[in-house]
Amino acid sequence: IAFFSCETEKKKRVLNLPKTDLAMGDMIPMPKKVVATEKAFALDQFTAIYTSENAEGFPEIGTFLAEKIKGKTDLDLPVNVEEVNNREGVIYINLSDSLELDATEAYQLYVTPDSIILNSNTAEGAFRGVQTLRQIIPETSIDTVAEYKVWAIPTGKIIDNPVFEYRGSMLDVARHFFSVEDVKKYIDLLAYYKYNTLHLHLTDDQGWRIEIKSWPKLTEVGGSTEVGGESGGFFTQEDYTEIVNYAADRYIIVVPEVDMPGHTNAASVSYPFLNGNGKKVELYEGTHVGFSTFDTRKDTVYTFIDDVVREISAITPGPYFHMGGDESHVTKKNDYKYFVEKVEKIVKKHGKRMIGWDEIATTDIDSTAIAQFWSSKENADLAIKKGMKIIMSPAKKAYLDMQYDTLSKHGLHWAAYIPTDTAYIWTPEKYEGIPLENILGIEAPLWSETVSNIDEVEYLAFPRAIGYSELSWSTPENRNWENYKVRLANQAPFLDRMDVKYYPSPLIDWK
Ligand code: TNX
Repeated sequence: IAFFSCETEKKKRVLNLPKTDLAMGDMIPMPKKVVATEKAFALDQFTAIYTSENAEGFPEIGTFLAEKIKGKTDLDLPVNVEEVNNREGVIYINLSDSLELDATEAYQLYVTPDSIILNSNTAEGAFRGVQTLRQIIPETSIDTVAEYKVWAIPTGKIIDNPVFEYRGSMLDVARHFFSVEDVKKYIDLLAYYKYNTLHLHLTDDQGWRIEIKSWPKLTEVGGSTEVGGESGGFFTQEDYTEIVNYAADRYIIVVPEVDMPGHTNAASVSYPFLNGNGKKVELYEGTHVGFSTFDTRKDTVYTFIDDVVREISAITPGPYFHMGGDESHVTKKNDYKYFVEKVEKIVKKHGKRMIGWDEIATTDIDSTAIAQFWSSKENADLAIKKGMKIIMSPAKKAYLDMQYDTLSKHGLHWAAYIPTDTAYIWTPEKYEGIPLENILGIEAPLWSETVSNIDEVEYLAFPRAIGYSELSWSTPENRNWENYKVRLANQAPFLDRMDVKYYPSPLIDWK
């Protein structure tokens, strides 16, 4: 006890910390409300993390925070699962029943010179709040106020919750395959910016990337190549589960996509009875779209789809199943309608809510289905008429595979060149007259025709994906390019520490 009080004494002497400004921190997305009080909490070797007792998920969140603090500062903070009495020098992650915390994923963060209290009434909210806390820990310590290192965390109050409930990014693992480790790294980056959804585009003409136990040739044959003729690859169901669990630990859901009836060449090569384009099918390593289709009038095709949706749904805890439905240029209109309506019933039967690219709005499906708007305003209007929810992924603004400019090393430009400012400066709340009440959220898709390794993925995704996190979380009043630009520049040390090969946009004065 004597030793402990001596430490406390030591700690109390560390008061001469500089003035701070919480609002000028490195926070992205910008929280709803920030009140700075200009003092500092000393994060040092005496700080301890506490989490509420009997609060599911909270101890793991405490451990997650400790690991991240270790990674940033090299401090080893203990994590205690108990209510705190003496709040001196603690970070307390508290399950609170405050009514102010009613919104989904809401949290409050109170930083005073004595303590840091993170309140949320859900583990999800607490996890989002932990990301804010990670972001406001300064990059460098102060080494002159004590004989040990001190990180001066700016004090103040943050009250926060997201504008949109769906905040996603898509990775196309079909055109080029990416490993479990690559996907985990991408998830880590999304988590830091409060994304809650990872959409995996698992199948396309060039590859089938998810093991289906009842149809093994899908991966044996259909997973054997990729664009450019490399060896391809696929996730076993165990691999997929590993990704799903890793994402779940970060309060991110996985949306699996099996693209059909078009974009199905790899499936049809594996099982030729599926093919409906009347041609002989072969493995495809090019980048054209729109040449393949399932045979929509064969019952056995739906038996096949039932197996695929059943197996994937069984290992997917999230509520959604994405059936693609885009660019089915060689499927007759009536066949397309018939197909989508049948698949919707299969998806429902397996307990999932269907998402499809905006073309699905041309069919007679239920209003519970969700349209992912990528290019057709007409289709978006049809979805609105049906009362469907819409995920905003306009290619001209939100496609991560569009080149920044003519000099970009990777990417396409069929929709637009999207420099870092263009990606940020638009208002999803008011885009193409789509009413706010129809908008479920925003997703930034990364198609992989032109990228074949994680470095190249990162070049296209960062920094633009950081901007989409702010568009989907922060209120329009809290979004401002000039201010964002500064906060984005401050992300460089984090991105470097994470070894992210981001595109150093010349519009940003990188730190
Ligand atoms: C269009 S967007 C596609 C994809 C391509 C992408 C390339 C959409 C629903 N379909 O098949 O990969 O363009 O940017």
